[in-house]
Formats: sequence, C-alpha cells, structure tokens
Amino acid sequence: MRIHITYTGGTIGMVDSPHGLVPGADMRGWLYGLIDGTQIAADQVSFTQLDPLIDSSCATPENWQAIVDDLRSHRDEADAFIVLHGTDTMSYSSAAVSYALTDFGKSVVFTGSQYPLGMVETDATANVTGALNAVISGRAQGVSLFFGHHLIAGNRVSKVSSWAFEGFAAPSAGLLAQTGAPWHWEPYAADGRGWADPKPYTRHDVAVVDMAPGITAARLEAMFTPRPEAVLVRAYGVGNVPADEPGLTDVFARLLDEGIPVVVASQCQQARVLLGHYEAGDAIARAGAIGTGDMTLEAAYAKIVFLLSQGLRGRELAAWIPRPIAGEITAA
Ligand code: ASN
Repeated sequence: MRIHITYTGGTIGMVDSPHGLVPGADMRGWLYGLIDGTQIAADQVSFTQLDPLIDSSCATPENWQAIVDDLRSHRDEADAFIVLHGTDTMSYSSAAVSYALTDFGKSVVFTGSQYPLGMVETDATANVTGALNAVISGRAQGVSLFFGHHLIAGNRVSKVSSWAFEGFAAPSAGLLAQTGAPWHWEPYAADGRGWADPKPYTRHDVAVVDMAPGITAARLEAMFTPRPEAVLVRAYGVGNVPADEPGLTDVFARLLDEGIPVVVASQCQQARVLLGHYEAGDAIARAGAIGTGDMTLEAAYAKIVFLLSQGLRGRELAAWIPRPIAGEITAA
C-alpha cells in the first residue's frame, strides 16, 4: 500500500524556542525512522511538508485549502493519506476537508499529538502508528481522525482535552474504531449527498457568538456590527436563547430579514438542536433561524465556510445546514 503523508505543523513537530514551542523538528527523518523495520516499505511512503508549518491555532480556510490541494495532487500516487496536524483546530480542518473531498474515494486520516515527537513521554509515536495502522487496515473510510486509542469520523469529532492523551471525542456520533489486539471496528456508513467540483475554500466573515446569562440585545447588536456574512450562535441545550431579554430575539430577526443566515448550535458537546422545542428557542426558529442538529460546532462552522465558499448565501445556504454533505449530521 502506498501512503502519502502531509505535514502541516502542530505540537507533534515542535521544538522549544525563547517564546514557547514552534515547528522545527526533523519530521521527515523521524517518520522514516518510525516506519523502518515495520511492514511498511519506505519507498511506498511519500511526504510533503506544507510551507509555512503552523501552530494550528493560526489556521485559516486558506490552510484547509492547502491540505485539500496537497491531497488532490497526490491522489493517484497513493492508496491512503495521513495528515499531521496541530490538535487545536484539527477537528475544524478534518471537517472542512471532508466536505471538499466527497469524491476523493481514498481514506484520509488526521493525527497529531499533545507532546512533541522528541520527548520520551510523547504520544506522537502512538498516534502516528495508530493512523498508519488505520490506513493499512484498509478499513478506514472517508476523512477520519486518529488520536489516543480512537478513530473517529473527521466531521464528528471535537477536541475535548488540552492535555489528555485521549484528547478527542465524538459525544454525538461514537467511534469508528478502538485500538487493541485486535482493533475493534464499528459499522459505519457516511450518509452524505456529496459535492461535485467544490470551489476552493476562501476566508469568510462568520460571527460565532455565545449566549451567556445576562447578555443584552445591545451587546448582541454590537457583536453583529458591521454585519457578518453568516451567524453561528452557541445557544443553550437544544438551541435556547434568553428570549425574555428585551429586544434580544429581534436582533436575530433583523439579521434574518437582511438575508443573513442565523445558524443555531448548542453549547453542549452532546446535543441535538431542536429549535422550537421550548418557547425560548421558538421565536428565532419562527424568524428563520436554523439548528445544527447533532453536528459539532467545528463541523457546523466549517460547513458554513464551505457553503459561503461555494457562493451560497441567505436561505439557500441555510437550506444546506440540515442536509448531510459528508455524514456530518444525522438527517432529521
Ligand atoms: N497549539 C498546538 C497546535 O494546535 C497544539 C497541539 O498540536 N497539541 O498546533
């Protein structure tokens, strides 16, 4: 099996600097050393290092596109793909790549680590060998993410710990596989409509706004001034907002009137947004806000940017939120 590895940055390849960790380790040398002596032949592995290597906190939709471009340009030379990525925004990137590669037909596994590769206590070795094992098994499908002991769909996963070796989870969707002797695989069929010939990711002005007890209409209005292209609200529970706050739901209604999509997610990691289930979410649902169902925040954000990059706006964009593109949401 031919494997292509795309290295984007992240703690996995970082070294100390006077101002904290920065990319700088010999990733290529370390990787080929790791593969040496395994059943994977070195000449079956190709490697690209993106330029510049970044801390994934600095990632933008242009960085998502750089990953997509590297994967597409090696599509015919490899049977499976691994993306080495920082953990902070890995689940945004893995979701974004899943929308852009619905026609790819080969598996892509993201991984990274909490500690850099040079440390005795690093989790880099376990995570990269886990990702390699996921691809050589031939059972990983679509875009997924391996971390700790778990393989998870790339558009169903969230970073849940800044320090634990089990740093990622999928509270609404469950695992694809768990390591062990042997690995345990779960049945998986990504339900998605796909997207033919996607336009490249470009940066868009999406306002991501949290509800918090005491928020006022004036504060909310100020957060949407100047107007963004789309709004992603992190509401409570099943999608509730403080509807008793004078003028607050009117702020959302005005945005919707102006043709700005208002997408409502939950602050709960395990959620199924059901707008209108409570009176506190009903007014914004009636005004045209749309819920994210059981999507992660990362999958919802990347989906909005994907749809904006495709040229969709307003109601046309909102109509795609509940429709699965790449298995990111359970269809209602
Ligand atoms: N800040 C790092 C990054 O996301 C965190 C990590 O990779 N563990 O690039």
